[in-house]
Amino acid sequence: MNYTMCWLEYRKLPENTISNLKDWFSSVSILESDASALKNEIREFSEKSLDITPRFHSRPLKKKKYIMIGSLDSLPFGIEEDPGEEGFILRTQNWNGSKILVVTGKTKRSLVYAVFDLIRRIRLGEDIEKMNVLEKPKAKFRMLNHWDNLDGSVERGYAGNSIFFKDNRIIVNQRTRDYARLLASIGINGVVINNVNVKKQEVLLIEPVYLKKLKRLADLFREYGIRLYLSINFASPMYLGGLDTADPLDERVARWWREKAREIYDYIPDFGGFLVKADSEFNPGPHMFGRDHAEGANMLARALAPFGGVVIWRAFVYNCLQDWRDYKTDRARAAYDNFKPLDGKFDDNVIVQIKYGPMDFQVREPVNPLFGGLEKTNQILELQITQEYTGQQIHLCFLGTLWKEILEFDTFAKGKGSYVKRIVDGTLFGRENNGFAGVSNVGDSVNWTGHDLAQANLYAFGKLAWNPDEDIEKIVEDWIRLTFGDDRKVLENVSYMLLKSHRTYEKYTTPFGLGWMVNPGHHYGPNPEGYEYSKWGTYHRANWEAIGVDRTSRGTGYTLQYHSPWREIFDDINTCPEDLLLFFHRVRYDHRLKSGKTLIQAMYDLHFEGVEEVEKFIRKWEELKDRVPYDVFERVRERLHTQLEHAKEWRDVINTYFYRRTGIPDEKGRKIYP
Ligand code: GCV
Repeated sequence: MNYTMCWLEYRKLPENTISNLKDWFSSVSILESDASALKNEIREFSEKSLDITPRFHSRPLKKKKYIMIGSLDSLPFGIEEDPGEEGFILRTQNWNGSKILVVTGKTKRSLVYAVFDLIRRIRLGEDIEKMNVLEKPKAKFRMLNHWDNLDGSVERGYAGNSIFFKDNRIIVNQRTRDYARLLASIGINGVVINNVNVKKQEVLLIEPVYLKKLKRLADLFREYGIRLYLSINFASPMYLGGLDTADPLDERVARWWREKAREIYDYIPDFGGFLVKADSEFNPGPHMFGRDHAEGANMLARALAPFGGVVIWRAFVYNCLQDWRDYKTDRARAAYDNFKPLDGKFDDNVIVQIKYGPMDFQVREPVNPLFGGLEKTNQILELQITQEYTGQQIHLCFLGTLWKEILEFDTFAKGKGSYVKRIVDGTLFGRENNGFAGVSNVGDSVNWTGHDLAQANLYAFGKLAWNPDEDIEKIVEDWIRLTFGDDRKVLENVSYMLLKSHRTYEKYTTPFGLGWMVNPGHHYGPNPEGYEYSKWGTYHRANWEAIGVDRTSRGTGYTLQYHSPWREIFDDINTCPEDLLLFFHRVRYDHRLKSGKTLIQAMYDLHFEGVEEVEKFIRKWEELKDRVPYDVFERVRERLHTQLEHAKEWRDVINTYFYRRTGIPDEKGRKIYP
């Protein structure tokens, strides 16, 4: 094995805790047939952490202490609580003269979650004798989206090549299993394995040549409670079926998809469904045939419905051929303008997948107004775990803090308390088919994520998808302890670094909601006008006196897509949150912020501060030499130094840009290039 197991790296536990645990783990009764994933995990943990090999039994035992694992139906006694379809119970109790730790839930998947959670709790030092846990996931869909291509490349991937594909073939091996373990341990229950941009070769994934191998992948995933999904090309009936149209209202098209669905389910009976990027960035969709998104999505959904599948339809639809001289079109408005009129028109097994912000995963954007705008539509919140615009896994940028802010945003859709997290978990509008999708940051590198500390982003995504109410500091603490063990200094320094890192990245790149000052195409590194005269609709329109787009009611009207009081708050330059000021307003450089600083001075200050913070991260990391594994230490150290160099580049390019535009010097006289 030439890769780490991240937070599942089971190290030997201290002797004093082992002795008691050995009693518990020496005999495990599993009242389930077909429990190899459970057994493997318990064996793996017991051998590595406790130095014992457990014996498995298929019946209750006569023993002082033991662990009993089984679905609620299989237990020899009743349990009152209802853990739901995916939740579980871990409880230590007396029964039949023994002390048993009961590990139970309704479904196979819930038992997988239960076993991983038990091991996690034990590794974090929870007392097995006092175990009394009832856990249920808040949201039904907890998915990863891979942007992997069949040739093995990964769009926006920064951690090596695909773990699923190579040279147009599908890979199923030990690493696939280990990946399934990692995902199951954080409660992920669905994976879309291929890129939403479905190109020539990938169109074939729904053909028998690939379905045979996909079946093997789905079989493996199933052991870990994960369903397989595929991204499809909306025009497949034309590419594969020889039809002259993909018009969703054409009966031949609908029939083709029905037959295709049947074929797929013959191979994979629990196939999750399709993810569709339609009418977006040159991907075909219903608009090409004069139909709307509901008509397109519902046609596919009806093909999948008899088999229990869903259609996940992305809301990332905008005009990507804008003229920069066009001041009327505002890309930020596009998702809402396209989808709000369709609210209530989608079938029950359609879910609209919405990026967190209205643009495209910038370091900071306001929450997409479709959250709170759509009331009668199933919704998935799309987050980008892969760090396309946030340092590409070269920079340390922990995203959990940003995601938490998004989830805690109150949309006021149904008055106070209408948080995004309550929309995504389905409770606010009483919808069942809601949830989370994260664009994966994983590849075939030794540490899965390129930057070792970027593993924390994957972990935090799963944890927040399971429970968006969980404290982000606690998630970070658990991740550090599971990954690096119980060294206080490691905990202190790494949590400092992680929790600060997103703000830091924002400071030395594009604060105030500015975004986009990146090099076109690959999106790495500063380029203040990289997208200024392009067709992508992402302009800041800086001139000598002001910067930013007026998205208020007096400008493009974007603020009106929010509920009150946000529309008024965002609309007014004096009440708009300053970290989004340039997203909503066109602002003069001499505008005074609440701190009393001018915008331009604050811009300079943040860029200098950001670099100083990276220097501090390096000092914090250096203190951990000999406290974390040597190879991890070296890899992270190297990346931090590259980050520092690139942060300085960001600082100098951005500050110079503004200085040259405005002629306003830095009050503190620091080096800016004239
Ligand atoms: C997969 C952005 C990215 C694209 C990505 C697209 C999307 O535009 O740069 O690489 O395509 O978003 O989310 O569909």
